[in-house]
Amino acid sequence: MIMSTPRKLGLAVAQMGPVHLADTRETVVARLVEMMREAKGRGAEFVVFPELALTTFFPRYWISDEEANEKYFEKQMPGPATQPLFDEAKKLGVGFYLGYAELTPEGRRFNTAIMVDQTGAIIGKYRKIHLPGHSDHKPEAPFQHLEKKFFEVGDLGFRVFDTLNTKIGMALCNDRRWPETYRVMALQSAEVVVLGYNTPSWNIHWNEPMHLRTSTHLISLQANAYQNAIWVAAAAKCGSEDGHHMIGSSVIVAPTGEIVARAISEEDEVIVASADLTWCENFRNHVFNFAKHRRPEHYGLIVERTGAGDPIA
Ligand code: CDV
Repeated sequence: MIMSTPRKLGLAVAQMGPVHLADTRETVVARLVEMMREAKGRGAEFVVFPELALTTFFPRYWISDEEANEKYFEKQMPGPATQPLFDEAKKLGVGFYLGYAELTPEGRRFNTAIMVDQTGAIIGKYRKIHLPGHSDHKPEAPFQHLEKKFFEVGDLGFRVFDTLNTKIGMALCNDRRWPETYRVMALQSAEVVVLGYNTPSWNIHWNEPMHLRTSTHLISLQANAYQNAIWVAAAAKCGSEDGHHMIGSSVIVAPTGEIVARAISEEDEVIVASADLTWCENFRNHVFNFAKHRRPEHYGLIVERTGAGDPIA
């Protein structure tokens, strides 16, 4: 059997416990810096932080656009409060992924993630494409999920960036449930997909048994890691934010589909894996050799149709 020489990336996920309404950006960034230091000490070269990591998960609140813009959106990245994270990354020589709410100079709003290299420079940006929830007020619901009110659909596509000698793609939360997310990046030879999430434990749309929130999260990551021959690193913001509980179970998943590290708490917690990227090659040269086995001439409906329709004649 031919085995390639291992090519390893020290990959960390920095799960966050709750961020409450009263917490300041400065305290949150201090928590992120602390976890970055721990990750570096445990061999990490790249750290994945959650979606909307700097504030509480504000789409649960029915508030005005003006209030949301003022309290929860970043007008600058880095800005005065987030600069210490970039400085620490440069000092430690660690890259990172960070999710935040972006307000552009033109007044556009996106649920955004950036990729920062080990010199502290932003080298990639992703704006969330699969926005869940609703835009109208649901007074009968115990809380809101207003991503469709507060954010536009991302306009940057699913791109893959080269850093630390690794091809890394980005996604955000609900994107992780859609196979298209990963396949578009795998077709750009992504080796790692990183993502952050805020998943409320209760589904306000239907009576979903609560345990399914965690099992569907894990199934999505594990199946897509295997079927695309990629590592997947997923960081939760979790626990009870001012009484609103969100799932934890941050994980690092190998291209085998197996979980190699999983958070056990619902607090700030760092998990680390030494991600051997040759596992991507092993699967891509064989069972998932895309060039050899894919049959795009039979996949047309995937891009022609959005919703399901009638069987084709
Ligand atoms: N922030 C999210 O995108 N959350 C979604 C919803 C559907 C709970 C998720 O997929 O986890």
